[in-house]
Amino acid sequence: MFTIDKETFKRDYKKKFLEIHGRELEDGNNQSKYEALGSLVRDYVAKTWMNTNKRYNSTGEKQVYYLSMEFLLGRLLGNSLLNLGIRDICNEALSELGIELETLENLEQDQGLGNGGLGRLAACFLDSMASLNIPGHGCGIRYKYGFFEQKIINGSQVEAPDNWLRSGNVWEIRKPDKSEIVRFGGEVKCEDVNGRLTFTHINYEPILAIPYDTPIVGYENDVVNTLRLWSAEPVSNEFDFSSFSRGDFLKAIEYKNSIEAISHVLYPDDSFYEGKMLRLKQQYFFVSAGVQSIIRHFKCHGGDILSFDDKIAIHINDTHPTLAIPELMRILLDEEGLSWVDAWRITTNTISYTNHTILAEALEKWPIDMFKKLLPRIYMIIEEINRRFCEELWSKYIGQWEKISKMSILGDGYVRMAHLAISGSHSVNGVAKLHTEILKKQEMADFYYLYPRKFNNKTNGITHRRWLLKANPKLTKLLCESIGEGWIKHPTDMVNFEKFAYDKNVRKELGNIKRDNKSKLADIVYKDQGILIDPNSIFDVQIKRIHAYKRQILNCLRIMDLYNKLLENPNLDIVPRTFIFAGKAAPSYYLAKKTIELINSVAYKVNNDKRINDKIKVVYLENYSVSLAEEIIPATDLSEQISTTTKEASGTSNMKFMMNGSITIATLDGANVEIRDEVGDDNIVIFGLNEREVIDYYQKGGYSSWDTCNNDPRLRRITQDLINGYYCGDKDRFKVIYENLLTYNDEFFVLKDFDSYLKAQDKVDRLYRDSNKWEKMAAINIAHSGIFSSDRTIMEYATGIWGSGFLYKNL
Ligand code: 26Q
Repeated sequence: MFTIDKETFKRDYKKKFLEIHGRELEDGNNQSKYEALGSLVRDYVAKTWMNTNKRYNSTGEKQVYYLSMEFLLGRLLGNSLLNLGIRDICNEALSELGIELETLENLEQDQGLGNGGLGRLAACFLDSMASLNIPGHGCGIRYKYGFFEQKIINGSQVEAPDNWLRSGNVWEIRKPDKSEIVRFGGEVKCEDVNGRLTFTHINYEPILAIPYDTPIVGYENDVVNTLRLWSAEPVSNEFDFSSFSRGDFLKAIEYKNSIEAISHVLYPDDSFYEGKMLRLKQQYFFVSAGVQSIIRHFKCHGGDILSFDDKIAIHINDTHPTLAIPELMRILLDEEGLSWVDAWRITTNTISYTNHTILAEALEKWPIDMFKKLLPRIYMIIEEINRRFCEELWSKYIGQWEKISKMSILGDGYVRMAHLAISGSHSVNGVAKLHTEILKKQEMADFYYLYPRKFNNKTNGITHRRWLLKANPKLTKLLCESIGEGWIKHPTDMVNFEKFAYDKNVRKELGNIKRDNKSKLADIVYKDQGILIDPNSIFDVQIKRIHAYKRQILNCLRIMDLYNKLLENPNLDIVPRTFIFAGKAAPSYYLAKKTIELINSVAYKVNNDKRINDKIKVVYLENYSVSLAEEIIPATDLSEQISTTTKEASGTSNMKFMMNGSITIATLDGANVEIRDEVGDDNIVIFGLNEREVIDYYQKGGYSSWDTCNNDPRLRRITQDLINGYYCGDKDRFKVIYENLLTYNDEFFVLKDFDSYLKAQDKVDRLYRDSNKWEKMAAINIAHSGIFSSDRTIMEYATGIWGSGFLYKNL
């Protein structure tokens, strides 16, 4: 294990500072001190990284590659120090040099190469794979600009580019010698060579894919895995020069830009699919580079291509990397000369697929015309996959043409990515029990019937190292003092903490820790927004992407109603509350942007109304990110998980909150169901329509939001306030929200669940008054959160899907 003593660390640090800045540490500013520290930590990691790779190459263990369009890592310094086991030493050494570690850590730019849940899950999985000694690596795109930076100006979201590489990135290593060529466009030449039909891709446009590697440090176990992100560049600069000499310099620059555009920016949509050519280019670009480099590395270490699937597992994070299937087929057929049958066996055994959504509007399908032009050989392969797939269907479903055309991979002029992903993989999983059941029963029922053994559930998880050890050191300390340190390596042992729910002193200490964390957040809010919030109030938090199905509007309507009640009776007996929101809206998602405006208008009015005696405050924190979540979550009393039942595949912030001792108010959606099963009905507050009711309404109708509204005077009033200028002079500003709720019959049952939500909130108020009871609930939530560590999830993937990990090492 890596160790270092304080004095050596100080010496190394001063030396490193001098080396990279050419001056003494004392003369540096914080940014330069951060850079030196990052660079030193990377050096410490380097040797273990090299040794890990050597070990993988010599033992020939099965390697897992996690392909994802998004990796939402956040900051790396703190977690790398923590996982190396030297964060305390480093902290002490720096403080002896008059430097505060936390200050330097906060200077690191978040690596925000993801939209939300799916990207953060990928990051948690990398941490767990390394920490569990599983040879698992990430493969994705090195976007020059990550998820946009959000500013709130006059209550509205304004987007700015996230130039995260501006001051460099100490963690990445550019590896030009490991580049790959990705081919777009052109034609396919078919020839008969000695009786075998061969296919040659000609007249294509070659693009250079350059990898940048980032070390992923395992927790105190001498493992460093790799996240490899690909960047697009022109194959050579010759083109520039020849154009320049022809006086066509601008054209050359344009050409260069058009290529670099591929890895320029992350698409900021997380639930609407749009058939944009550039997005398809991004997908094929990183998948092709990734699969080529996996095969190159495999062969270079003596692997026999016919046993590729014994040694390699490739996982696709949603359908975005599905082209890994035809790309692997292409290489096996055209470059390795395998038969279709062998290539298909290897491909399907290698690939596994996770679905993250049931929203129909998020399902990816690409127009065939566009696809064919961009990827002619890949399209031919998909045609052949589909021909064989339909043949299989014909023999099973004789004469059922409608069913067959519904299931086909190619149909209605589109390539249907989910169908390709299911047919070309050996495993299809959902991300929470309820979600997987809905996939099996509804969205993918036909495929489940055809391939029942492919379908399985893997409930999501989160890494407790970032979300508890790093984000909440005080709670970590209390846990260690109460139950020892074993839970850090075996998080399900946190259940030993349950008995401390009945220990008065521990409960009190839990309350103190929460209060400290709340004060720290209150300082941040004050610095950021100039709003004073009271750490004695209930911190009631909803932080996530803004989306109609996540129902920030329900939360906001309830605040509007409470405000009305307070105006009627300023002495209303409620525990003071601070409502905290954060989250980004997709720039093209009008309703989501209006939701942000509504929350901010309500905030402005409520926060400035002296009549209500500061009983409630509303705060919208700008630019939600991993690092901001690390501040908010440990300071939260009440976690809002209020999506329309059936719509949230899993949710993962729900897990982060419970692990930090928040109480959850929730619908029985996604993983909330499993959280309820773990903690029991007494330790969570549930409300709203259940799965059956929602599905029945969707299938049979029978819901009228208009009637629901008219029968409830509270709703009548607050919906009117959306269009009468009460919250802002402009009567039209929130009309779209009103119309969504009333003219278009409230697709997400906001009004239907309103009454039950308010009753649940009253229950929260009652529970919070009894601090003994509240802390007991908090303790029980913490104790039962271990199962939601991504270590559990990754063990399930490793043993149930990938055939990798320690169980397999001794076989
Ligand atoms: C697709 C095509 C074009 C442009 C963008 C996209 C796109 C990008 C991102 C589609 C979806 C996403 C992200 C989806 C996502 O984050 N889903 C969430 O995944 C979490 C991890 O499994 C779950 O916990 C959440 O319930 C789910 O919403």
